[in-house]
Amino acid sequence: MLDLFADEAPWSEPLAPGAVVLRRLAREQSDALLAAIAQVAAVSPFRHMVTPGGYTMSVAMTNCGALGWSTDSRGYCYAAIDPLTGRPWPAIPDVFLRLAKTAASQAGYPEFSPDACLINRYQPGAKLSLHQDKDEARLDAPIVSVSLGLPATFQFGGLKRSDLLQRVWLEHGDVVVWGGASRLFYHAILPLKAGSHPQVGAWRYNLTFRRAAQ
Ligand code: MD3
Ligand code: FE
Repeated sequence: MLDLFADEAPWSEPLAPGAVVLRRLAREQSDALLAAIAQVAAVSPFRHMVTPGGYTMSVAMTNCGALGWSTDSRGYCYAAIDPLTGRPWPAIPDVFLRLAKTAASQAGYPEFSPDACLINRYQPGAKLSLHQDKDEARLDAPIVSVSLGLPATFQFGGLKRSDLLQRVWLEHGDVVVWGGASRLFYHAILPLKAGSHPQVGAWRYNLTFRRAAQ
């Protein structure tokens, strides 16, 4: 389908206390972002991690930055060494860092200095079950999330697992900043619908920038 709004200027929508979606903010840099993802994955490949419950995640993951997030049969942790390669995770590419800082600043977090970037890759059917992000040492820092490729339905609730969920449709180039009162909100991604994105193909990528160490 022809996208008549492909070069529309970005706009923002408040989501929750401390959280905002910066629609299309990453669109203009999306080619550079995708090239940088490929460079990271050439060093630390995407892999399907196994959770402590013995479940193989449908989302494939890799990381860049001083610290990377992993899970295995023993638990979840941030570590400097990629357990798959035995080497440090690649550095956060400049184009990633600039975008993360710009987005955080626009959302009211001008001091954001991420040291970890988790890269999620979704194939059709892949999902992320309801969870909180609480393995980071600095819960006062926001999380910046960048969506690329196929669209997905994101769900978020509140501080309790049982809180009512709201749905948000996330498209190519959308950036969400989660801080303040919403930093520990439960959230999930519903199973990805099949499709083809003109630039990315049959995938969705999500970058999440975090401050994992003090
Ligand atoms: C709300 N990723 O990697 S990003 C994750 O699209 C993760 O791949 C999803 O959840 C994805 O942990 C959603 C949006 C997001 C990220 C962190 C949050 C929403 C959040 C932290 C607190 C509240
Ligand atoms: Fe999360």
